[in-house]
Formats: sequence, structure tokens, C-alpha cells
Amino acid sequence: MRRDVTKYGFSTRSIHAGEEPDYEAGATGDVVPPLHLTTTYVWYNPSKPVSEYDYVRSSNPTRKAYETKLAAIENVKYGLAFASGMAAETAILQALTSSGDHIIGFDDLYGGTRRLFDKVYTNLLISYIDLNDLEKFEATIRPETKIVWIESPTNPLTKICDIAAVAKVAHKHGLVVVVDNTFLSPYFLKPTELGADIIVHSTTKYIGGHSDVLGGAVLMSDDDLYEKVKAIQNNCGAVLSPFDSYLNMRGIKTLSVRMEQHQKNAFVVARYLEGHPKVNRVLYPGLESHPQHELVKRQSSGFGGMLSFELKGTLEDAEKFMGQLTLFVTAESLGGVESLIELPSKMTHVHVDKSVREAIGISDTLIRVSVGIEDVKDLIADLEQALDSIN
Ligand code: P1T
Repeated sequence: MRRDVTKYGFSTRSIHAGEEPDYEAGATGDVVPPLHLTTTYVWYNPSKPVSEYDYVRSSNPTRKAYETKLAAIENVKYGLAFASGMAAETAILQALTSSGDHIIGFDDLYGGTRRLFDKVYTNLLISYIDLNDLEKFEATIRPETKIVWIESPTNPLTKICDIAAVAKVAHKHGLVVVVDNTFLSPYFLKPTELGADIIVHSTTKYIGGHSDVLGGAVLMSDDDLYEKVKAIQNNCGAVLSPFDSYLNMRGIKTLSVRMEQHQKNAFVVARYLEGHPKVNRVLYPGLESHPQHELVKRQSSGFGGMLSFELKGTLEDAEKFMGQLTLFVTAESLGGVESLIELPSKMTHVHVDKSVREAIGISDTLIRVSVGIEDVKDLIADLEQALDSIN
């Protein structure tokens, strides 16, 4: 190891952490580390492996490099890569809970996370509350409560959680604070610096960045938490493949420039929609009109590329508008270079009860946008012609 990357800034760490040019005499001199596809590793004899690696599920040089890079950009000690965001979430639940335990979740989590809690972990008790009500949060904690689960901004309402305030109460009661940092990415938000114990990512989104790699990650600095989640990673086996690890390492190298451009475009789109007479409200944390704009400014260095807006009219109007778009693609997921648009009430959050959706503000005409990094004038022109086409 010739260099200590911890002293460098975010972009430098994104590019160099976990990677070393190959200077060994007689070696290839690779600047970019090679992709190691082998599933198993040779031993000199049954008591002496040739290297630290024995079998790919336990560890692999490419995944290790990627996990090191992930940890470096989140400013934590350990990174663990999983086959999907849901696999990463499952590993946390497997590692830290047992039957009868209680979890408190922010009331607007990604629909798939709610489905995992409600439909798979039926042996756990789950309370969904507005975590900005700290008194209610503290009153909801019971002796069996193990975890508080946060997204900030939430998916799709872009609600912000005061992570430091929640962590302070949580730690008083011995809870583990989990923050899903998928939306802002480590470029804009460092949850552990605000008191979070564990960070979880759907790396399928901004980390990969090109809508072509499914993956998840769990990050932390605590040795005990690491050992527990690492044991689940190896024992249950939902690891990220070497090839996907390689692609995500490549994705991370441009994370900072992509996030800046996502945000720049999101501002233009949010302001355009906010001024449009056919739009009821726009939810983008960067807008002064966002109810928690001051909080998000205080705890993160940016606002990201995700926004939601509510169209005036009916579900049919929303569907007609989306059907008229030619550049925005109607699809689930987010965080790729291309702009995606979706209707949470019929797509990502369709399995959340309608009464729950309505109670928290996911109306039938709420549309979520993952603003890509195309030329923003093309995005605006597409929105304009589609808005013109509805009554
Ligand atoms: O899809 P997967 O990589 O398994 O990640 C699940 C997940 C976890 N956390 C958040 C905040 C997410 O947004 C997701 C996946 N979300 C979508 C597919 C979506 O369209 O919102």
C-alpha cells in the first residue's frame, strides 16, 4: 500500500480507495485492478491457503476492493456488499433482531422496506411514526425495541428526519440507528457523522449510477455490529458478485460529478414545476418552500436529484401526462443517469394500503421523478409538452 487515501477529499477517495496500481516486480502494472472471477482459491496443503482468500462467498479481491471504497466514501471502518438493497436490509434484521423484537420506522419508508417488515418479518412488531415528533418517538420505545429505521429524504415524499436528534434519544434507550442513505448518497449526507450506527444502501441507485447493476450495502464502524452483519453475509450468502462489484467501483468514481449534475437539473425541474398552474405542490428538499428546507440544509451538503410533485386533477390526468412524455421513462427505480418518472400509488407503493398512503400524503396524482443528467432544457421541453396535453 503506497498511499493513505483517508487524508484525501471525497472525489479522490471515490477514485482511489480500495485500488492500488500494481507495482510488483514482474507483475502486469495494472492501473485499474483486474476483475477476479474465480469462485475458489488454491491451498498449498490442507492447513495452508496460498492467500487470505478461500472461497468467493466469504471474500473476493474485487468485492473487498469495492467494500473498501464504499467504506472510504461513507467515512466508516467497514463496508459489506450484498446482492440487492433488500438483501442488505434483510442481513441487518437477521443480525440484530429475534422474535418478539420491536422496530420503529419512519412513516414514509420505501414500499419494499415496509413490505419486508410487514409481510416477511411477521415475528417482529413494527411501529411507523413521524420521527420528527421526538416525544412520540420516545413514548413509542419499549423494552423490546431494537432498531429505529430512517430514510432522509423519504421515498417518495422527501420528508427529512433530524438524524442527530433521533440518534440522541435512540442511544439513551440502547437502540441501533439505521439510516437508508440511498437518496442522497454519501456525497451529500454522512449519517454516521450525525449519530447513525448503520448505513444501508440500495446501490442499484446512485452508487451504481447507470441502472444496470442490482446491489445493496451495509456500512458501519462498530466492530461488534460488523461481525454480526458479516456473519450473516457469509452464512446466508446474498453477496454481490465480483462482476457487479467491479461495475459499482467504476460507478463510484463518477459519483461526485453525477450527484452535482443530478442536483443542478433537479433544481431547474423543481422550480419549473413549482411555477406551473397545473401543479398543486412540489416536494424537493432544495426548494425554500419545502417544509424542512432549513433542516436538510443543516444536516446535509446538498439536496439530491429526487423530487415528487402532485398534479392537479385525477389519476387519469396523471396517467395521461405520463403517457405523453417522450424523454422521461416511466419506470421504477432511481439514481441512474437517465430521468425516470413513476406513480407511487400504482407502482412503488401499490402494496401500501390506500388508507395508509392517504394518511401520509401519497395521493393518486403524486408523481415521483428521478432527475437524470441529460441536458435540462430537453427535460423541461418534455415536461412542458406533456403538461400542455392535459386539461
Ligand atoms: O431494489 P433494491 O436494490 O433491492 O433496493 C431496495 C430499496 C431500498 N431502499 C430504498 C430507499 C429504495 O428506494 C429501494 C429500492 N427502490 C426502488 C426500486 C424504487 O423505485 O423506489
